[in-house]
This record gives sequence, structure tokens and C-alpha cells, in this order.
Amino acid sequence: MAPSRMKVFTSTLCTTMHTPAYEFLSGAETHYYESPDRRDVILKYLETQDDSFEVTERTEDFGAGPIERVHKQDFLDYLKTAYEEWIKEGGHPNGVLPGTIPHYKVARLGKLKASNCLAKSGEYCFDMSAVITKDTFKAAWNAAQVTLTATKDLVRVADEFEQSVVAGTASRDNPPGLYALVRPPGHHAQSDICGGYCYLNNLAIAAQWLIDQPDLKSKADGGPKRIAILDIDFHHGNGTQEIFYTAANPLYTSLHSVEDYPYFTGSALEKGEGEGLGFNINIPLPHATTNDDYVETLDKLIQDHVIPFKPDYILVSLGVDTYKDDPIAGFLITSEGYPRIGNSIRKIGVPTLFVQEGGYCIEKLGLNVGGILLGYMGKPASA
Ligand code: Q9C
Ligand code: ZN
Repeated sequence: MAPSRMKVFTSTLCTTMHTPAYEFLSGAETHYYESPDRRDVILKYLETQDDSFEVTERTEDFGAGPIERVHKQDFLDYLKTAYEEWIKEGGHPNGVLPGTIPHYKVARLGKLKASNCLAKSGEYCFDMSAVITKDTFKAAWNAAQVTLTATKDLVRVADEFEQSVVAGTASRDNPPGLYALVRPPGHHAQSDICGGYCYLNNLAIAAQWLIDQPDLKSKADGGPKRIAILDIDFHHGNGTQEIFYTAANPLYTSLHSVEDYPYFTGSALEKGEGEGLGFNINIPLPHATTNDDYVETLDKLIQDHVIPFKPDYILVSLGVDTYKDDPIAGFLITSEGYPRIGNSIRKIGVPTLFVQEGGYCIEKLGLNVGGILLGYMGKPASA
């Protein structure tokens, strides 16, 4: 039997506390694409699929510990105080936006430490899309706490699933899934730098928390639980890659555009380092990638890398900016493609937490996200 309902963890704080007014796209000022209505339209769609989703706003407070395992303290201190310092220094109330970023060709000449907020805004941010507004830190903090709440429930649901499989009342073909509907997103945020609409790496914080639980043992080798990350956002998750680059657990895998943002990471040559060598798998795809090519590549990635890793949990960086009409991206995935992607992930047979990342075509955002989640549950998606 397929688990018939998926729990959705979310919070209105993610919608209300982070609302930058604008960004720049190819030099033009536009509205901020990573907008609060993204959450609203996804939620609205899920609520029309009445029996399939159970939405909860219950958020546990995991404190700073799990966040500090992934992000550096000086970076967290900066994020927390940046807006206030910015305003004190006469910065524009729209929020903190870097003007001078220490390009490596400049930084290698210098011995100066950033002393004011204008300088720090460049030191701690790698592009111009991660505006820090008055409550951005609170929103990002809350998104991480919501994701952790969902992660704790993943453990419970996976245990129940295991017992049901043993008892013969559930089948491995229908693993349970959960969804953290959060913003701001996380996969571009590295250990000490924000960018790409991302501040705290929600999914990385969740993965590290799972690995850190002393009582959770891997089925494969009795060590810490084994986590496989599937990053299906259109953009490469440079943040998640950096955070786990020297670790053999989690496994990081990503399908993304080779020709687009963040431009300087995401090649197949980036394979991890030290103990992490071989545990970072990038599969760059060309622009105009279609449903068939995408699903075929995803299935091969799953067969060749994810299943052999023997994961206990799957964490999905769920971006639907792969959609054909996404305003900032370039793949050709259609709304029919998303249930197929969800179905491919279901076939891994491992309990899965989906964490929201990108996706900017507001009109189809609910249908496309819903398509992946429903496909994972083995159901069709209705418009
Ligand atoms: N020409 C996420 O999807 N601006 N971040 C790119 C493209 C930043 C995307 C400009 C895009 C960040 C989570
Ligand atoms: Zn993206």
C-alpha cells in the first residue's frame, strides 16, 4: 500500500519575514523572483489535492547547535547584525547588497580585514541576489528550524515504515515522504557565504543533524545513518557541495545546467576531496534539456550512484526552475515531467525528505512541485 498522505512542514514566518523589493537580472532592475507568494501558491495547490497532503505549522526549536555545525560563527554573527549595521552606516533600507566583492585576484594581494558592513557585505556574499532585509536572518533561521522539524519526523516515519515492511503491511516500493515548504532556499549558501537567494543551507543542516544523532545507525554498516542528497534544482548547489566536499557521508549528487548560474561550480570534475573523494557527483546538462533526457539521466544517476551508496534517507533539494517557462532558467521540463521525476525517486525505495529550493514560474509552481510529490506517492497530478 502506498502511504496515502504526505506531511508538509511550513511556517507563515517564511512568507512574511523576507521580502526584498528588487534584484538585477542581466543588468536590469526587476522584482525579486524568490518572492513570498511562491510559498502561497504551492500551499494553495497542495490544499486542492485534499487527501494527499497534511499541512502542519508546528515548528520545534532546535536552537543554534545544528546550524552552527554547518555554518561558521563569524558568518552567522554577520547575518544576524548586518541589516542594523547597514542602516547605521547609511545603507539603503531595501537591504544589504554588496557593491565590492573580494574577487580572488584582488583578495590575494590584500591583508585587510573587512571592518564595516559595506565591506563585510562583499566578504560574506558572492552575488547580488541575496539581499539582507530587516528580518531576513529570522526568516532563514525559521526555515532551518522548519526543515529540522520535518527531519525529526522523517526519522520517526522511516522507523514506522521499517517495522511495517517487516510485518508485511508495507512494501519497499512505496517509501514514505515528507516535504519542507520553506523559504528562503538554501543550496547556494556555503559554510560562510550567502548568495543565490540563499542564506542558511536548510538541507545541509538537516543532513548533518541526521548524521550527528548518536542513536541512529546505518542499516548497511552500523555507523551513522547514510544520507544521499539528490539536488534537482536547475542550478548547481555550490553550497551543499562545499559544505560536504571532504565528507564521505552524505553523498551529494546534482543534475543542473552547465551553462548557467552559479557558473563557476558544477562540473563533473568536482568529485570531492580526501575522504569525500567520489562522494560528490555532478551531472551537468545542456540548456533545452527535455523530460525524456532528464528522467533518463536521473534514473542512471540513481542506479549508478545513489542505490550503491546504500542510503538510509534521501534528501531532495527540490527545485522546479527546470520548468520550460521558468523566467530565470533554460530547461524544457513540462508539467508532465514532474510526476515522472517523483516516480523515479520513489523507486529508490528509501524514505525521503523534500526540501524546497528554486522555481519561479508562479503560474505553474504549485502544479510542478505538487507533481513531484504526487509522483513520489505514485499518484497522478491534476491541474
Ligand atoms: N541569469 C535558486 O534557485 N540570479 N537560486 C541568477 C541568472 C540568481 C537561483 C541570474 C539565481 C539564484 C535557489
Ligand atoms: Zn535554482
